[in-house]
Amino acid sequence: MDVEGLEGAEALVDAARNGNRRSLARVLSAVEDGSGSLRGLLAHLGPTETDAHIIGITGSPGVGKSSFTTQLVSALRARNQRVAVLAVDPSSPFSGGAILGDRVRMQEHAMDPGVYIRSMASRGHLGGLSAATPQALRVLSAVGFDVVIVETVGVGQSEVEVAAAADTTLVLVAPGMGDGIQAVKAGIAEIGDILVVNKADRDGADTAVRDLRHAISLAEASQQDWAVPIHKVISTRGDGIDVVLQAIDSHREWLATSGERQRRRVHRAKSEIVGIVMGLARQRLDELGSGQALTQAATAVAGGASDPFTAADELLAALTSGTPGA
Ligand SMILES: Nc1nc2c(ncn2[C@@H]2O[C@H](COP(=O)(O)OP(=O)(O)O)[C@@H](O)[C@H]2O)c(=O)[nH]1
Ligand SMILES: [Mg+2]
Repeated sequence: MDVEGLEGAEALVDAARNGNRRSLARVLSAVEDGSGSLRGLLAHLGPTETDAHIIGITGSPGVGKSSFTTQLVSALRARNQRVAVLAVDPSSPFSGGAILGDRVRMQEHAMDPGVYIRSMASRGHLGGLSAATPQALRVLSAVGFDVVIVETVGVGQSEVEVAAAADTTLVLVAPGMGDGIQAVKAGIAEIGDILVVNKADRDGADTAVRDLRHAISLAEASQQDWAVPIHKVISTRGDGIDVVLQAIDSHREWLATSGERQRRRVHRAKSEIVGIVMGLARQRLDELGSGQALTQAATAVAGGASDPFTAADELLAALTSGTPGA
């Protein structure tokens, strides 16, 4: 997608701010595609510090993230808050099963003008997931949502980082299959501000709580003032959602008073910038590659005339001597 000129970008962002869904969708597509018009769009978003509370929800596939999210959205809507949901699923490059399932699950919110649901299945181009997600969050905050929920599958490092860059991160586990232990092993439990044992209607919920409590006690030093709560939930019925929402409120308050909120936002901006740098470098490298520079360097290394580090240094120098962002 391309937006013609800066005026087009301004009009599009303004329309999105005024609640136009199609415009918002176009802006988010530009983010997802790493479109050339993105600069103009982001510049026009204006002040980036908004009051939207960003809630990250992560956990292994099937643990109940989308079911939980649907319930959380209902609880937030009952308080009349405007909610956006960003479902990031890098395992579905096309609009595949998982995302389709989410659509069905979230059907009850589909007609509500106070709810916006968006799936980001692709890794995008400009810096991939790590760049696209913070930019999408930036857009959704700027157009006036009170709460933005980002649902990511907690499998890869970058998904975990995306969740960790939220204001409040919830890690979901389910009883059985040692899911709690898996979460601990994968280091996912450590990033949780609130831990949720979903599917508490199943056997083993208390064991999962114990596993998680044990893990927290080991990692105690990392979270200064915040005592990570563990809550049992049955997402299919909505049981326990209110208690989790209260915990989210408490965490939000703690973030503001402790200064942690600011620290997290800087962290998020950092990964956003790094993502863009990587994306631009990749782009420039591809240009150089097609312009024979990479092939020449590779031929020299293969023939023993150069070594890969020297060749890499030369390429890096060539990258940075170009016009930034060209
Ligand atoms: N028994 C039970 N099943 C649940 C619960 N929450 C979700 N599920 C089911 O678990 C499956 C996966 O849920 P989903 O929300 O798509 O998980 P996600 O992949 O983490 O987003 C679905 O069949 C849900 O109906 C729960 O609290 N109890
Ligand atoms: Mg899901």
